[in-house]
Order: sequence, then C-alpha cells, then structure tokens
Amino acid sequence: MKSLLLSLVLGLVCAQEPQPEQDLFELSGKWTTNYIGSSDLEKIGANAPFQVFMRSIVFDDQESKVYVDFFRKENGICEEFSLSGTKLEGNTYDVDYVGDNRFVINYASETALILTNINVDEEGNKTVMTGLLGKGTDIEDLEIEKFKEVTRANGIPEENIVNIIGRDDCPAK
Ligand code: SES
Repeated sequence: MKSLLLSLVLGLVCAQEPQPEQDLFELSGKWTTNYIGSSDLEKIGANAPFQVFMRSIVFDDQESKVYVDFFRKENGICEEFSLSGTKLEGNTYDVDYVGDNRFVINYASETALILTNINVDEEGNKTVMTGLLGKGTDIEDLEIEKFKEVTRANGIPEENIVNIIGRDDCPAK
C-alpha cells in the first residue's frame, strides 16, 4: 500500500516535469531560495558564495540568455549580484560566478523551481548543488519531496540540505 502511494506520488510529480526544450520564459519573475543542498557545506554556509538569496530570474530563451538577481552575504553584509548567463541546449544554462556554473532546471511549476548546479571554482574544485526556489515560504510538500529526490539522485546526503529562506534577511526588492 505504501509503495503504491509512493509510485502514485512519483508519477504525479514526474508528469509535471518540463519537456527538455520547454520555454521557461513564462516562469520568469520573482523567485526566492528556499533550500539548497550541496556536496560541500562550506560553499553554502554563512558568508559563503552559494548561500544565495534569490530575488528574480529571467529566462530569455529567444536570445539564449538568463538573468539572475540575488543577494549573498560578505562579512555579514548583503551584497547584490545581477548576473547574466547563456542558455545552452535543453534547460542548461552557463553563468560565471566564483568560477564556472552549469545549471539545469529539473522541475518547474508556477510555485517551485528545482535546479541542479555544478560549480567549478577558480582552483578547479567541483561542487554539486541543488536548489529549491519558490514564491515565498509556502511550497507544496510534493515539491519538497521532489527536491529531496533530486538532491539524493545527485549523491548529496539529506544532512547537506540547508534552509536558506530562514536565514534570508537581505532586502526584499
Ligand atoms: C543551487 C545553486 C543556487 C545558485 C549564480 C549561479 C548559480 N541559482 C540559480 N538559479 Se543559477 C545559480 C544559483
């Protein structure tokens, strides 16, 4: 019975998976970082570069661009970053930020974005991160489950998931 329920839940979640070439333009706008999982916890700790407090993302698939706006903390001070990146094939995007980043959107809905980012820093260290972005604090349980699943599939243990929105005291914008 339990596994029946689980497969029903997984089936429902998978059915909403974006197509590889889905235009994400309509999901452009306000997004907040709710959770990040990381193969390296040091990259998402206080004052670390990937403790990213997202504010907005614009997917411009026509021009193969993406625009990401967020805050991070440096020495306890909120610093805003407005970055642009390039869309590669599928839902993969390339952004320069503390090294090179390749991120893919694993799941997209009106209320949640799940992404996986691979960062290769200036020293050549590779870090795999997953992010659950939302429209504020309320995210559906199913979407949190999906995020945990994506995180697990990337080899990131559950104890490496950090609640980011709870630490977000940077300007709302
Ligand atoms: C899980 C990583 C969160 C940071 C700025 C490059 C990396 N979120 C995006 N959306 Se793109 C990106 C992050």
